[in-house]
Amino acid sequence: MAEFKQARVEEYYEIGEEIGSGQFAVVRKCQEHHGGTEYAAKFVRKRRHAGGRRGLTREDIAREVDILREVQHPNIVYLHEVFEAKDIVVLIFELVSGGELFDFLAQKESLNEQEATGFLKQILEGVVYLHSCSIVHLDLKPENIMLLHRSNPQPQIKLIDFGLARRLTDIVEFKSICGTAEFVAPEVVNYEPLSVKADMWSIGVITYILLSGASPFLGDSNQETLANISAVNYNFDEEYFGQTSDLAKSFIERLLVKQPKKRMTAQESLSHQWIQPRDKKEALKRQSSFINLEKFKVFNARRRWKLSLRVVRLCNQLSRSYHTRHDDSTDSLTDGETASGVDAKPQESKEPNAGMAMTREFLQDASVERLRVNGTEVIVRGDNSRT
Ligand code: BD4
Repeated sequence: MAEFKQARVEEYYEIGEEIGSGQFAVVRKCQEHHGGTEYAAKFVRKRRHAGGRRGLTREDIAREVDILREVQHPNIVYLHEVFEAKDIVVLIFELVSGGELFDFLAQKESLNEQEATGFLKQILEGVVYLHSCSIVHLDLKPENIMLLHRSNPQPQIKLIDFGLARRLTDIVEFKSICGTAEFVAPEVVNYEPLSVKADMWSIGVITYILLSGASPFLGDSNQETLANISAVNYNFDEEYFGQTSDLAKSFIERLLVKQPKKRMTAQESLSHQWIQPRDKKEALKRQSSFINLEKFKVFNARRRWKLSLRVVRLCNQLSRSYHTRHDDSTDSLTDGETASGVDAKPQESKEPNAGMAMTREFLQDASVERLRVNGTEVIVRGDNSRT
């Protein structure tokens, strides 16, 4: 069992502004009293009662911590230390001050495929490392791809949020886990055995979006999105991919493959001709092929809008939950926690088949739905609607 420092985080750190929040976690900047180094402190609420739905079990938190303590790679966020109090665990991470990769790219005037592959290569290097440790991230999406600093000519990628990550040996327990609908692999949608290849699918989706500003499987509802994923229903629309090279499309096609066994590995992706051109002609083609930044900016603005909508929903749910649940009336927020982003009541499904309580593991974002796709019940998080 993972060991955490049994002390108040405030004894060692000055806690600063909030920089992010999820269902059971709030991330704040912090500064070490001794030395003055800045970090990111993730305050995770512990579940109070064994049968409760609020907060994460110590086992869940310990799993994330164990994985983070094991990994050490330039493209993976570094976990510095962990504090534990009665109701809360605080993970002290390296501060990744450059923000999200997508926000950084959306501010650019122009971007060619060569520059884009520089970032993808770093993502793949982090993922190759993770997979070599038999760890699968299972939540690769734009929100979890950050930059250490923005100032360098080639900023360094950092993969964050290992809340859904699993060791391959533990994956047997993984039957009901799911990530954000747009990025999950068909085997996740269909409750089939999972492997490291689930991450490779997500990288295919991220690359598709990065090049075109369109999301390959996004439907008008989560259910439609999941059906599109299961049917591998996507195309390279000329309106979005008019400036894209054939090698870039081939890279995506080798990742968005339904059968995990036929999908490229992270190592194979790194050696793909688009990432590693074989000659000058291929390198020049990559340099003269451009990202559809106009569409990408629209995509990113919409993504930001959806994320802020989730926060508003989360607050509303929290407020409703506070007023209706008996046990809420006795709860008080502990040090370092704020009302925003923690412990909101899960969103109820619009599906006729749904009725059970939402599974807590997926509630790091505000909107969660229980849906039926191909006769199988699936739980998805994130607002998937196009509008
Ligand atoms: O581990 C982290 N280090 C960070 O700097 C960080 C981390 C996590 C888990 C979430 C974080 C951040 C972070 C840093 C900045 C500058 C802004 C927002 C941040 N968030 C929340 C949003 C992540 N997409």
